[in-house]
Amino acid sequence: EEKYIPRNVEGKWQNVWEAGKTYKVGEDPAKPKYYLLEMFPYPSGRIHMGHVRNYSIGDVVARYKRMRGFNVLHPMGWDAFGMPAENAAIKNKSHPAKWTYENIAYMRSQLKKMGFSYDWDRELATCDLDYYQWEQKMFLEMYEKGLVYKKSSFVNWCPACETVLANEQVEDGACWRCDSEVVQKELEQWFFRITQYAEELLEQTHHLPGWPERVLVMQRNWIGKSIGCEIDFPVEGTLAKVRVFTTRQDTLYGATFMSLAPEHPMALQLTTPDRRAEVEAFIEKVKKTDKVKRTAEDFEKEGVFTGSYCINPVTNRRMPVYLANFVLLDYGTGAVMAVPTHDQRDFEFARKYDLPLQVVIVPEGETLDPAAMTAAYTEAGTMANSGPFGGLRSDEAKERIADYLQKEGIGTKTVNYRLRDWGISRQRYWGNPIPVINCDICGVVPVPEKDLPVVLPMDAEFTGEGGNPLAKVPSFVNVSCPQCGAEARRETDTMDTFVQSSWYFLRYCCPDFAAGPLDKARAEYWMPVDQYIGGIEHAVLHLLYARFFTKALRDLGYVDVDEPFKNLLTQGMVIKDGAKMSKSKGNVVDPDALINRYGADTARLFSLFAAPPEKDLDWSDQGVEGSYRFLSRVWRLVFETLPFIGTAGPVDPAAVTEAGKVLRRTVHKTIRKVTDDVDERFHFNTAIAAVMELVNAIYSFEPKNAPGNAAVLKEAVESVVLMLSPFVPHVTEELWEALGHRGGVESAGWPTWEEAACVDEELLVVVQVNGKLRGKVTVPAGAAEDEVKAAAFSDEKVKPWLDGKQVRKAIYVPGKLLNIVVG
Ligand code: ANZ
Ligand code: ZN
Repeated sequence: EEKYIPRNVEGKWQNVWEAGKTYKVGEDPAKPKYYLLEMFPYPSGRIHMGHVRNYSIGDVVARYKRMRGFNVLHPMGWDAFGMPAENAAIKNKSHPAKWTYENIAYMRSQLKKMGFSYDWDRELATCDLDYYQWEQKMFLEMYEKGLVYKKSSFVNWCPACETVLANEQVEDGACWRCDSEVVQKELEQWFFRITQYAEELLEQTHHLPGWPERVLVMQRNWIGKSIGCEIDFPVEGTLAKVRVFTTRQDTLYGATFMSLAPEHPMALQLTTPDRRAEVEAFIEKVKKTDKVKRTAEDFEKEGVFTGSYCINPVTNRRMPVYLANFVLLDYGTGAVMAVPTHDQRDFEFARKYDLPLQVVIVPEGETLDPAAMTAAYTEAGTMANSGPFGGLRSDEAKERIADYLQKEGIGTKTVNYRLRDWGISRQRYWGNPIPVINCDICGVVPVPEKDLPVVLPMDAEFTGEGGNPLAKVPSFVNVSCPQCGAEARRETDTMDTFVQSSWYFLRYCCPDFAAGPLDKARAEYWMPVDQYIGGIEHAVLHLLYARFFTKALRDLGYVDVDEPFKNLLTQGMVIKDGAKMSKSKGNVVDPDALINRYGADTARLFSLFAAPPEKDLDWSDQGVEGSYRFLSRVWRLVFETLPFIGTAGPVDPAAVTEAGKVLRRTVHKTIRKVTDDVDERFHFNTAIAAVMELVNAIYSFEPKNAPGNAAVLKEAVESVVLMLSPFVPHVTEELWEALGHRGGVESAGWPTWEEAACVDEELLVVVQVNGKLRGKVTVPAGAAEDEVKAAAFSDEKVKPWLDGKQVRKAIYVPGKLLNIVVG
């Protein structure tokens, strides 16, 4: 065993773990549980360095917690539905299932080569019938409860992928997957009523101390709670009213015109015949622009006059009704009372179309001239031109006007959320079929329980001609209505893949449960996830959906859990040459190549040592090389010290040499520091650095063969191996065995430190001046020469002998004597 050759070590231990099911867990009520989860991968084909990093971080925690006596659930699976499989099938003239399962097989072998300590018996793929069938059952229960519904709506449509995209999946007006320009299209869609949980989702963000604050802030902004009023504006000459939502009812007296979403249901009704052509052209134009663009601040504001007027209910003035491109149909009421003096968008709009301005709030003690304004005044201030509310502070007027409107029956106080219901319909084959039947007579009919699951048919064709391949499988589509027996069509929309990732962590608790989606007792034993680890890109999408789903399942009686993830760690990216590692940048390092050359332990160590988990990790070939060299050094250390360690027993303090005491102190201090760094703080890089220093200290420890030192040396070397084991499990298993232990490194438990052994001992150093004893100073055991000198020179007994003399030199015998020569 002279040289460290990873290849000789890693396969051996992977086989031992696999054969012995070392990391299999059950629900053990006698032990504290710990559920450690990393976000599961999409089976794209191969793992990338981001996975290596994410899963290495997780594996340290899993292994550490097991060594600390926890019953650790550490599962792995596959987020396996989705478009790339379908695209690959078209390209390769094959089937998405084949592509997916082949990728899973390969990636599973890659993860096994990394030595991650998963309970592989719990592995699941969301495209397994065993998994998605339960989602159908839950979907139908949610449908019964009104948590799922169908409605016609404008959706973001990617013409290239031929599918609907959630708002979150549109980035700068382009598809998040293929970067094509997104268009608006009206379609019948299925939705989850996530808005029903808006308040709870928001409120609970204040009770998740284990989450990064910035993720919580992103979730709060996404939910976007606004407190304000809905106010009715009568339409002149009719009985109709236009209802607006405003957060600034204090500006009501300054509302001089109305802005409606072009898609507003009253838009055409309010349009006078002479305006019709122009209005229709405008509506068509806006429909083609995507919502994200429309709300961008720098987007050119445009509108069209309908020819109608509303009446401001407090000033009784006429307000021309416009359609405006920046007003969205699905926020508030889809209509805005425009206050150009105090809202910037309205200001720009009014200037463009020459609409009247009325100032109703002024900075304290000042006035504002509407003609001279170059921008809206959006701050709080003193009320002006506002009838009985004039002179009040605007924030107080807000309350008073809301009360007034409510009393007069003109308006009501309301809360609005930016959060929209979650559209889950996807017009694709490779997804979970939405289990309903569309009947011309009965409408939407849920697939009866006895006919579940709806199995994805294997005989679809992937021609690439567009449209949903599922809709072209007659045996799937053509069914008789379960209610009336008439010919009907099966729903061919499949569910967004984010649905599957919204509850996989629950299924991991009981993946073999055959009587339903979840075994309540087992799920409740493990939940919540104690530590969740994944990329920041999921801060809004996945994490919000998963929180919603958990609450919905709770309310369906499945599991008594409010929040799924107790602690969240968002790891940084892996970057190389200053850019995120990605195929498009051409700077990808393939984990396989890394493992083949250096071994999995080096790959793990590098990705843990090069940066703290939350920070971006800068790839460095020297860093990899250095990690490998360190492991070789540890390997040599063990085999070189083995002859001295022999059969040493526990440390006998009485027999330990001075140098031995110093080494022991370093050992125990290192254990203390590493434990502190690893436990809950994830400062893996500094923990590893501390072990590296300890290794140096052991190397320079002499004499290794002194009688009392064998036990100290053994304790030191074994501590190194144990502390490194969560980071580099293969090499440490091998070394642990070489040190004469059986049963695996984890069974030894995490090393503990003795506080007493950490205390710096003090030494008494004799001080001589010109060879004569003049005093004694106490210094910390490891004190450097300079410290000892400083203590001696300032010692009251020594000082008089140095007074007025020149110090020629000082000779230090470490830990014993300082002789100062003066002349
Ligand atoms: C009058 C007003 C005066 C407004 C003022 C603002 C400032 P948040 O805080 O995001 O909820 N609004 C309402 N519905 C809208 C829609 N569908 N599309 C575009 N804008 C809409 O924003 C609430 C404000 O956004 C509302 O308050 C409304 O303009 C506008 F000095 O009403 B405000
Ligand atoms: Zn029917």
